Amino acid sequence: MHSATVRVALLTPPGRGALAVVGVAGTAAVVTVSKLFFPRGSLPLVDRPDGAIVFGRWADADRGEELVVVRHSVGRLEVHCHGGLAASEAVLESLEVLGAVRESWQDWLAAAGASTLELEARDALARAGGPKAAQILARQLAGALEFELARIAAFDAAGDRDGVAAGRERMRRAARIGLRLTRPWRVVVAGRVNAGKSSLVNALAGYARSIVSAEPGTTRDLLETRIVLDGWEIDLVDTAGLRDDPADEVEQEGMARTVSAVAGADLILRVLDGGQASACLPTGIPELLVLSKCDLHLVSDPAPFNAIRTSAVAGLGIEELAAAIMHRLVPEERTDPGLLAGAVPFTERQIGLLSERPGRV
Ligand SMILES: Nc1nc2c(ncn2[C@@H]2O[C@H](COP(=O)(O)OP(=O)(O)OP(=O)(O)O)[C@@H](O)[C@H]2O)c(=O)[nH]1
Ligand SMILES: [Mg+2]
Repeated sequence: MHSATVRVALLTPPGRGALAVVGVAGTAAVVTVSKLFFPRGSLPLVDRPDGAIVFGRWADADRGEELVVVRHSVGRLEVHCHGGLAASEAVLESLEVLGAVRESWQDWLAAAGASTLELEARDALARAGGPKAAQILARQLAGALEFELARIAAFDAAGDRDGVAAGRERMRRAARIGLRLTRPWRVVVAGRVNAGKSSLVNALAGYARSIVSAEPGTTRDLLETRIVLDGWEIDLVDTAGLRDDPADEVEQEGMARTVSAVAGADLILRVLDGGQASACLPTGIPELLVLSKCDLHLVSDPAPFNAIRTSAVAGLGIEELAAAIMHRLVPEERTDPGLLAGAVPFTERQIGLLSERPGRV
């Protein structure tokens, strides 16, 4: 690319946000931005010192969008405009009309020396599923993964095979969680009709997401709710209840969807009303037995020994259920607390690096 070319890129992730940032770089950057930016006050942008943060209007001195330009240097500026895609797109297009060349944020950061790992971490961070995932990814961005890969390489260079094997094994265990940081866990609530599934979904979600009624067969389709439990993002799936004699074809189709949802679950909440027998076949997928409506049953009533007793109506056992869900999905948090605090590979490419010679990472 010609050295005089002005490069522009959207540096904030797509989606809703209060602010968007457009980067402008190149020897003619400040001159190009000055043609579109009308600063508040009399001093033009070209005469402002490096580091200046200047408020003004874009493209039209009286009616243009109000925004802020940061002058890092003559050749590098940032335009901070309103969030969302429309405002930043207008800024980018007006710069392109003046000859600027648009590039992706990945190319922008790579040109500034960012590693592939850093690009992967920034991309994943923008899609992180909840605060725990964001924390883990932020640590990888800060260097945890790079540090551990270098440590394994040093073991290799010193001929310490045990050190290499232990380091890799730890990383592989961490990768099980790492690969899920941008994809929510899928928890499917299943059981007989009227077992109290939708009521439990609502209790976990904290609002009346699903319709609840005394009529068996109320839920007829899959209903997904995204929630955050203990800092982890989860897609909670309410399903049509199962019974031997579905009322009609719609209910039958709903039950078929329940079966396929169960097959794709990370965890099944098998809801049993009191002493009711389980209506579902074993699936090989991890499950929790949940006893519903415990306000109606005596504690001494027969129940599967490992079932979690709940009452959605009385709000009993819901916190225990939430804790049990997370313990089943991410047992490492309790069994190996340091694991997720350190290096966590989070892409297939990074996991692939573990089987190569560590010196080549
Ligand atoms: N007393 C009591 N009643 C409950 C509780 N949970 C649910 N119910 C009642 O049980 C009935 C069925 O509840 P739902 O949550 O709709 O059950 P479901 O399993 O989703 O039912 P389907 O969608 O028809 O399969 C409703 O009348 C609820 O009010 C509970 O904890 N205690
Ligand atoms: Mg229901």
